[in-house]
Amino acid sequence: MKIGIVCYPVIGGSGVVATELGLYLAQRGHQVHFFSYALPFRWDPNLQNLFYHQVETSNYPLFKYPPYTLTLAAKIADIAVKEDLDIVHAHYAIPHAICGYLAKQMIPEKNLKVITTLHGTDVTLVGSEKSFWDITRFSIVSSDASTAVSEHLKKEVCNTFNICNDIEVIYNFIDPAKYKPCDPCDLRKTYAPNGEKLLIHMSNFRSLKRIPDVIDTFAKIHKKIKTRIILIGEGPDTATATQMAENYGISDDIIFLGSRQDVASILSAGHLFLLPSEHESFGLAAMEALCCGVPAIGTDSTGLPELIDHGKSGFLCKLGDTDDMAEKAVELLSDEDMWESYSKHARKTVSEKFNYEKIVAQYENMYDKVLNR
Ligand code: GMT
Repeated sequence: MKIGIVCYPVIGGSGVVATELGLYLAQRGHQVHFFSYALPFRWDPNLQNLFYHQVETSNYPLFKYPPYTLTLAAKIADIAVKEDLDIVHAHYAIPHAICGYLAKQMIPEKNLKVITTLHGTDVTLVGSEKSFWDITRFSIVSSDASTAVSEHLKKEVCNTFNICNDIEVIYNFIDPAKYKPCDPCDLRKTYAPNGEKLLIHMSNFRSLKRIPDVIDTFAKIHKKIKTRIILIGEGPDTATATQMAENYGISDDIIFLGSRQDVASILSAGHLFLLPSEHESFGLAAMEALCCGVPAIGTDSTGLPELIDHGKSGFLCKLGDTDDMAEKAVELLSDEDMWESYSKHARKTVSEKFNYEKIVAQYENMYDKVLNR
């Protein structure tokens, strides 16, 4: 098959999923063409069958806001004809699904199929904004097929847009050979040289990730047991984290790593992953940690219950209940046998349920279905 993938190239869940899907599809013999304004950050230059089409913008003075959406649609239409693409797979509804739709209208003779994968904030935050609601809904219903990355997100699509039947859930995926428990755990010794238990949080530090809850939970755990925490990523609330760490007097035990490529080895050094988000359609970072055998604590009002088995591979707590999160963490980190059993359960369930071979095949089946319709 010849597949176009449209995605955000920057660090972030939807870009990671889109890029890795493209890489796996290319490995499985499909020809994959990426469209974006920069090279996706997990790009593999050594793979055959993989092409990148940079989308330019115009800085003509009349354009206060350069019309990226239009140049993207024109690029998709152009390459779809030149390379004879079968499908364009848009990751994130705004604006990618709309650009796919527009490209398809530009070349009606081509019968290009457009598939949209919804990732979360394109529905729960951006799509539900008044000014985006109609066009986001339109982008979903006018796609040849749409997928959501969790049952939780499928329900959000139903609640937000009253589209309840035509969304297929295809979970995000992972390669257990890349995300695996540490052995030997040298990096753990580097970050926790005095035998401390090591906590990890990884995100883009936007307000919905509830960074203050991460620090607050950590401070409460830190009072009871010897712990350190690694913070991977950066964003608007990085400064809040630094300030809170100073206020609590725990700066020495908080390690800010910023954005990193080598997250698998860092995650596997941890004892516990914290993701107390307000919104989380899936929680890619939590899946990566669990696959490394690191139990996780998350919020029960998100998609995290589809990843974390409460009382088996971690805990699901109420949004903002940092007392409960800290209490559960202390219980788990103080009991070796309990931790071992949670770690094993996390690794086993996640590596089976979200195995990339199984999930990439589900996307291939969906492509086949759409093309043969
Ligand atoms: O979490 C973010 O803010 C990034 C966002 C994105 O669009 O890149 O992530 C969303 O997509 C990921 C991949 O499907 C999911 O794992 C995240 O849960 C989802 N984020 C939210 O729903 C907040």
